[in-house]
Amino acid sequence: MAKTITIDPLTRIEGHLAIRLEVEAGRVVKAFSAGEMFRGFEVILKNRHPMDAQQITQRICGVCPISHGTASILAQDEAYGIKPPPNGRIVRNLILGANYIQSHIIHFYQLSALDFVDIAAVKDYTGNDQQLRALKGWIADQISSKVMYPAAPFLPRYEAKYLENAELNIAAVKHYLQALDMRAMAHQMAALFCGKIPHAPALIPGGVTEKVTADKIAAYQSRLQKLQQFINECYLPDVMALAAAFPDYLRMGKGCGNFLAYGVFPEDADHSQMLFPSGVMSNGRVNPFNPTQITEDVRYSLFSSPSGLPPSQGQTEASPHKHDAYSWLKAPRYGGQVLEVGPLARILIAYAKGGNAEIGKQVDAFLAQMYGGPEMLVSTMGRHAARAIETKIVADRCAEWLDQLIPGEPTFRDFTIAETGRGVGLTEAPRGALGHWLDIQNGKIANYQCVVPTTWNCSPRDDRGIAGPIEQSLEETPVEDENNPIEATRVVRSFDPCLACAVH
Ligand code: NFE
Ligand code: MG
Repeated sequence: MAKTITIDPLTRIEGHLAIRLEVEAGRVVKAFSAGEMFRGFEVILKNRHPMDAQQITQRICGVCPISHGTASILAQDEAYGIKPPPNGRIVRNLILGANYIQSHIIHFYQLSALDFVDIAAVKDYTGNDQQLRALKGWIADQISSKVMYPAAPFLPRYEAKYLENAELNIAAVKHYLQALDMRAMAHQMAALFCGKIPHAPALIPGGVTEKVTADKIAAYQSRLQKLQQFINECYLPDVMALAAAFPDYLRMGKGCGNFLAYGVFPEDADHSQMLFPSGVMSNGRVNPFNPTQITEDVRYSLFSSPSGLPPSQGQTEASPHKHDAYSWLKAPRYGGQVLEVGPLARILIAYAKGGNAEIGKQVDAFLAQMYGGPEMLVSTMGRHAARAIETKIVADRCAEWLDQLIPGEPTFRDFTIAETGRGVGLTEAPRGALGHWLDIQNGKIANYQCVVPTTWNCSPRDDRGIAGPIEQSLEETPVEDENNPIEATRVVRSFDPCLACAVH
């Protein structure tokens, strides 16, 4: 008989993700992913001034606010019929690029590496690094005294087989500490061009309010260089080392195996060229992306609004006691298909389409080190690798975008706020494809719908009963010890779920 295991909360930040597993003979046979709170941003936005949208939607999240702000201003660009000047487009890319870098670094080191790295190894540290020596004493005390208040966020943890190589463990913990400074530096880079972080006032339709000056370019550049060094010398090698040490996870957590990207980081005014292109990858083939194929089912979601609506006509009516429903996430589908979004989707689609030699080179280098083909990327470790590769690609491209800025040239165009209009803002947040659908009537927001990366990935079952991407990725996952289901947490965290976003 199947035994039920619940991991709740599973995420280390941003909201409550609960995972319920049905386990039989040491393997997951069924998994359910549930978002456990309702926030109601789509309801809050109704009847507001359209220019409130980029500020309010940034409050959906403290990790990817820039993406929500970006989706909102892209929707308004379309509704008002404007395009930013080159400086405006490039500064938007630089702000979003900085946000990607901080988000990916914090995800790897602070939110998931400690599922593999053995923090307890620090108690045997014999070197002279002051931070590590301080941590050593603290961890050793906690382990020996079994105190009631644990050394959060490191302990307690699921006890399982952690990384055994002492040197790698110590290096990873040292990089964990360094990553905190690196993330702060990436935030500073964004703040140079967006006013403040996390919720950026500079993002407006038509461009950005901040001016481009030689000082700001130099200040961004000096920080970026330190981040590029950290990405090349720590982040990428650490991910490679973990993947090599845990080869099982290059096969575990495959999921639905089909992918979606809306495309992000426009390289031209028409957004016809993107650093990461759009596409739908089905059975290994990439097809063009058509936004009208997106719908959201709610049969198992805690909403009484109609199921299967496209977001342009989406409705959000909460129904907390709905029979059989188990999540506050809707179930986004593309032409009825379950699709995974995120760095892995972006990298696989860019890799398959060709056109970016550096992405090809980085992916091939990873696969050569792991002695595998591209199918190896569709896994728990593959998601970490794709995220690290993407961080490098974005950081290196930011350096080139800085060179394209022209100090003194305009960063926005004037616009008239539409009395009546529609717009769709499609972008990619660090965690994947993000869309905002805006409908303006009588100068006010008549409807606003967000379909968010973690809504795609943590989706509950759809109207046909088909499980979402994370639910599928957990099927067949081994559970060696039912009291320490670390395998499942490793699989789920590779998606970098953000439930605050997902329920919005
Ligand atoms: Ni709250 Fe977000 C990203 C968005 S995830 S982190 O990245 O949009 O659903
Ligand atoms: Mg929504």
